[in-house]
Parts: sequence; C-alpha cells; structure tokens
Amino acid sequence: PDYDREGDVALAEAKPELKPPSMYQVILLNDDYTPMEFVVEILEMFFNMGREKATQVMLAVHTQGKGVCGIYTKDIAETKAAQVNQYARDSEHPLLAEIEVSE
Ligand code: TYC
Repeated sequence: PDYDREGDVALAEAKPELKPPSMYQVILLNDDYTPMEFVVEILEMFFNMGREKATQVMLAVHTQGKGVCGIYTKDIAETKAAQVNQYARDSEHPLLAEIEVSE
C-alpha cells in the first residue's frame, strides 16, 4: 500500500483551511514637506532600491499622492512601514508609510 499518499490525504482532510499567506503592500504617502532626497534615501535603505528606481518611485508618489514600495508577508510589511515611520519621525519629517492588503 502507498502509505505516504494516504498520509497526505489524511493531512489535507485534517487541515482543509490552509491557504497561502495574504500579501501586504507597503504604501508611501506624499506630503508637502519631506525633502525628495530623504524619500529617495528611505527607498534605498529599506526597500533595497537603486538610485534610479528609488527616484522613479519617489516622483510617482510625489505626483500621484501615494505609491507602492514593495509587497511582503504581513510581518515584513508591518516591520518595513514601522521602520520608515520611525526613521522619518526621528529625522523630523512628516513622511508616512502604511500597509494595505494586496489582491
Ligand atoms: N512632495 C515632497 C516635496 O515636494 C516630496 C515627497 C515625495 C514627499 C514622496 C513624500 O512620499 C513622499 N518635497
């Protein structure tokens, strides 16, 4: 008999609710005061973007009001948003990041 296959079936029946984790977007919000250079540095530091990509994303947020910096599992998204908000606050800039469930 194929014991492994029966084991898989039993597990699937025991945990029918298992689904892939929800993903969360980290969203950067525009404001009138945070220097563009500071936003670019944030995107480089916390979202591993190069200068060019970071500048594109910063300008998109500047012109459209908000923009997605990255998509992560819930814990990582929460941590990144908190790091951005703490660093901005420490630097006395009003820049804000938030998270939003993706899909
Ligand atoms: N609007 C800001 C300025 O003109 C720049 C800025 C861009 C601020 C993106 C926040 O998320 C932001 N200095």
